[in-house]
Amino acid sequence: MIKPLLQQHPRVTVSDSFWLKYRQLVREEMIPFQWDVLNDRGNIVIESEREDATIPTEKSHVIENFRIAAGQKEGHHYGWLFQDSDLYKWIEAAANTIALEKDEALVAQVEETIELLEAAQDDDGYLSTYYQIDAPHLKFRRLFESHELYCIGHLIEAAIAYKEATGSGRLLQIADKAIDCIEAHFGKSEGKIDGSDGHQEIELALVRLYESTGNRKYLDLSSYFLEVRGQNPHFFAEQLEENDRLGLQQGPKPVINTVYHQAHKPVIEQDSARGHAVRLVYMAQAMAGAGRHKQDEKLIGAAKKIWENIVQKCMYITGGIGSTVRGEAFTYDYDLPNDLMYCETCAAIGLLNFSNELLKTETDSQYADIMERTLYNSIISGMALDGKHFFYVNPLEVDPQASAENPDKSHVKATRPSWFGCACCPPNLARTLPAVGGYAFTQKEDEVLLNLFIDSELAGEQAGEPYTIRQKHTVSETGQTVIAVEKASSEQLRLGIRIPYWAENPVLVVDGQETVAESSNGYTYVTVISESMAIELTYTIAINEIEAHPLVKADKGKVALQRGPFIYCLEEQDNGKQLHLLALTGSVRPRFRSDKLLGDSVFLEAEGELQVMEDGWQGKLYRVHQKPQTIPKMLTFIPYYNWGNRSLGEMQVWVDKEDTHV
Ligand code: FUB
Ligand code: ZN
Repeated sequence: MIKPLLQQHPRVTVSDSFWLKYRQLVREEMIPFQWDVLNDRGNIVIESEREDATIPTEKSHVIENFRIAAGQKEGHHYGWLFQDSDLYKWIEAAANTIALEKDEALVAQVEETIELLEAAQDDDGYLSTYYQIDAPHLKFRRLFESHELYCIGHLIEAAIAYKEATGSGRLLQIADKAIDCIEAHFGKSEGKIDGSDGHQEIELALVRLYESTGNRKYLDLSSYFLEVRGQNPHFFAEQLEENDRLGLQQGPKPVINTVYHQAHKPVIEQDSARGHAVRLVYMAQAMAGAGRHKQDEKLIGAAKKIWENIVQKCMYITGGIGSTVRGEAFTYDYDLPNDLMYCETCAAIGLLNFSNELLKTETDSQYADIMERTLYNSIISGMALDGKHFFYVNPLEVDPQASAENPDKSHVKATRPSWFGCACCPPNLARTLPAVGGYAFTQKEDEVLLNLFIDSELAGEQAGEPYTIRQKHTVSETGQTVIAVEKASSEQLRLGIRIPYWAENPVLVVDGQETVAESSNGYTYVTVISESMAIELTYTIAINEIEAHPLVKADKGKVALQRGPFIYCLEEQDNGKQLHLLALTGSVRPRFRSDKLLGDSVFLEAEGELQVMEDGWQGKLYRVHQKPQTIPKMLTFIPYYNWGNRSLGEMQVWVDKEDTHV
C-alpha cells in the first residue's frame, strides 16, 4: 500500500546562508542576465556546447521567435527546436523567486511575457514557435525531435509555479489551452496520433498539474504518454515515412535510435539506465509520480529498478549522470570515464527530482542521500559564483589543453561559458535554486521527514492545526543540528530525521535527554507529543577517502575525498600542473579558509607525493619499468562545486592512492 502525501509541496522558509547566497544570485544576477540573453541584448558571447559547426550560436532569439510567431515581427525561427523552453524555465525561475520575496517589477516583466505568449499561441492552443513560423505542415509530425510536448511540459511547470507564487491563473490558461490542443491530437481513438514526444517532460509536468489542481484528466494524459511509449518502437520512424508519402518533407530520412529516446520497449519493461540521460530521469520521475497517485506498484517498481541501476552502476561520485557526449547518454554499467563524461547539469537536476519523487513514495534515506549528492556537487558546479557563467557538462577531470586540442573532448569546457547554443541548463539551474527548501522536508500522511540539513522552517498542518519545524545547523569540526517543533494540535506528530551516511557517531538529545530513538530506513524517529519539543543532533563530520567499485576502470587505484555532503577536487591553482602525477600518501586535515573569490569554505590539506620525471626519461616515450621517483608534496583540495572559479587550469576529482606509485 503506497501511503499518500499530505502536502505535495511543503511550505518551507530557508534561512541557510549557503543557500541564501544562491537565492540572491538568482534574483540579482541570473534572472536579469538571462532575460538579456533571451532578448539578444548585452553582447553576450554564446559558445557551442561541443565542436559542431551546425550548432546555432549567433544569438538566443527566444523572445524574437515568439514575436514572429505572434505576427508582431517578420522573420524566421532561430535556434534549437526547443528554444521556447528557455523562456518557460526563465518564467519558472522568476515565479519561484517571486514566491520567496515580493517583486512587483518582476511580476510586471512576467505579465508582459505572458501577453506575448497569448499573442503567439494559435487559436486551437498550439504553441511551438519553430513549427508555427517555419514548418506548420509538420506540426506533431516529427515527434522524435520536435520537442513540441517537451516545451509544453515546461510551460505547464512554469504556469504552476506562477499560480502558486502570485495566485494568477493567466499562464495556466495558456497551458490549459495547449493541453486541450494536445488532447485533441493524441490518443487511442481513430485519426489521433498514438504516440509520445521524443523528449519526455510533459509526463512529469502533467503529474505536477494534477497535484496542483486535483483534476484527474491531467494524470490520465500523463499515464497515456507513459503507457504508449515504446509500445510500437517504430512509431517515430513511421511518422517520417508517412511524411515522405504525403510529400511533406524532403531530404534523407534520419535514422531513429529508439534506445536514445527510451522508446525501444514499454517503460515498465525498462530496467536499466540507457539512452539520453535527461530524458530517462524525466521519464522515470513521471513514472514514480504517476505510479504513486495511481497506486500502481508495477510502474513504481520499474522506476525503482531504473533508479537502482543509475545509482549503483551508472552515476558519478558527484551525482552527475551520462557517460558520453554521443547522445548525451548513459553507456553501460560501471563505464564512468572522468574526462569524457557528460554529466549534464539538467541530468543532475533530473536525478534530484526523480529521487525526490521516489522519497515521496517510499520512506528511505537512500533517495535523500542522492538528492543531497546531486545538489551539493554536480548541480551547483553548473554555475560560476557570479551567477552569469555556466557549465553544460560537469567533468571530473579537466586539462584545458585536452579540451582545446582533442576534438573528442570539445564538450569538456575548462571554464564556464556565459551561454550556450543549446541553453537548457542555465535556466534549469535558475528555477531549481530558489526551490531548494522544497527538498528539505517531506510531509506524509503519518510522518514528516527532515531530509536535508538546510537551515529552514517548515509550516505544516496536522488535523487542521498548524505546526512548525525549525532546523538550524552548525558545522565546524563536528556538526550540530538543532530542531525545534511547535504544534497546536494535541495529536502526536511523528518526525523522521535523516541521519546522513557521512555523519559519524550521531547523538540525539530530546528535550535535554540523550535518547536512543527508533530508526528505520535511514531515518531516526521522534514522536512529538507535547506542544513543543527541542531536539539536538550532534555528529562527527568525517573526511573520507572514497573508492569506487572495482569494475569502474577509470577509478582503479584512486580515491576521492568527501567531507559531509561535499566531494572535493584538486586544482592546478593550488597544486601545479600535471595533477595526474600526484598521489595521496598520508592524512587529510580540514582547513577553514576565507578565500577572496570562493568565500568562507573548508579546504582539505593532505600529505601526498609528486612523481618527478628524472633524467632517465629524456627523449624517450617508453622504457623498461622501474620504480618512479617521487618527492613529498602537500596537496590542497577544494569543494568540487567551486572549481573553475579562480583561474584556468587542470582539475581532478579522483587521485592516485600512494600504493599505485610502485
Ligand atoms: O533536448 C532538450 C535538452 O537539450 C536536453 O534535455 C538536453 O540534454 C539538451 O540536449
Ligand atoms: Zn541541460
